[in-house]
Amino acid sequence: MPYIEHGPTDPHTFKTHLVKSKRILALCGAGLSASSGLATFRGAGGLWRTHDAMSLATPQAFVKDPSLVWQFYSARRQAAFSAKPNAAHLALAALSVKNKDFITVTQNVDGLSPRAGHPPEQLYPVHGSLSTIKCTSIFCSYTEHNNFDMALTPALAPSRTPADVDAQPPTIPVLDLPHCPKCGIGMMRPGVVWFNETLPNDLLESIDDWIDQGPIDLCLVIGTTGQVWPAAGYIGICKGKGAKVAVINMEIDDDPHLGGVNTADWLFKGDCAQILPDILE
Ligand code: BV8
Ligand code: ZN
Repeated sequence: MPYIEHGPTDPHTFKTHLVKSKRILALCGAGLSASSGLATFRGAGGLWRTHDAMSLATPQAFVKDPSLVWQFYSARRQAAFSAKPNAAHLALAALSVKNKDFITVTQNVDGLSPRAGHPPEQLYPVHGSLSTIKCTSIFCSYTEHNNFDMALTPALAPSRTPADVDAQPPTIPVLDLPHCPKCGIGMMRPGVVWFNETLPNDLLESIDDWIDQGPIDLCLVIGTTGQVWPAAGYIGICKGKGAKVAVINMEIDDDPHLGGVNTADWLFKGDCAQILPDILE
């Protein structure tokens, strides 16, 4: 089956459908923030120094080498806090202000969508946030919102990581990694959902409540490989509720299975920061 069933790049038929659409779900991935200068997980940007980003986003990696994983997340915190929302973030925020039946499910943890003015009640950050840190002690539930400290401890200061990306980052003693100010025992961890961790149930239930409210008119699949579950599953769910699917991506594989769905009604190839403001205006 050809990947595209309908006119793949015709913005006019898309815009005709958009104006008639009320219930819209956008599924966003790392490509949404690429134009803000933030690295993606796969492709050329998929590395952090000499490490595969995906292999660092696991509880096992954190147990094995908390120093390396904290340096990975500290670098991403610094990059995210220094980055600015791009035109794609702003276009989605504007659509959500205009249309209260539009929701964004974002896999990104960089906080750029809230900073773009996306109403929080229409934004579901299902993989958590870099600006949240939480205690790892099972006896303590301390969680902190911290979107300002470029370094949570002196050892994580940007200056301490070698500029040469091929150089192995230093091993930071565990005592010099962030620890819980409340219980004083647990090491702190990034408040993100790692692989093999469950997504926040409250968010999933709220998204399901929105989905159950009736047919869905449009699903926007923006800057994501659509390979990470269960988030990727929303594409097929929307299609099953009658939605047409528009893919906005820099690369288009011959036969991608975005969330198990291998047909899209529109396919817009390019930088979402260029495309979204145009097709959503
Ligand atoms: C779970 C937070 C249950 C951390 C992340 C079903 C089938 C197969 C596997 C599974 C399944 N169910 C569960 C799994 C396992 C796993 C999974 O999906 N594995 C995949 C890889 C095979 N899922 C999980 O583990 C999830 N948990 O299911 O728990 C459970 C638990 C315990 C016991 C029993 C059951 C948790 C998944 C969440 C992981 N956390 N992020 C962090 O950020 O550090 S995932 C992380 O990687 C991102 O959040 C994102 O979701 C993912 C990367 O994907 P993308 O966003 O698509 O980014 P990527 O770089 O890959 O692609 C960028 C895209 O943008 C590309 O397409 C590129 O072309 C495009 N692009 C680039 N520039 C631009 C652009 N497009 C437009 N414009 C541009 N300028
Ligand atoms: Zn604690």
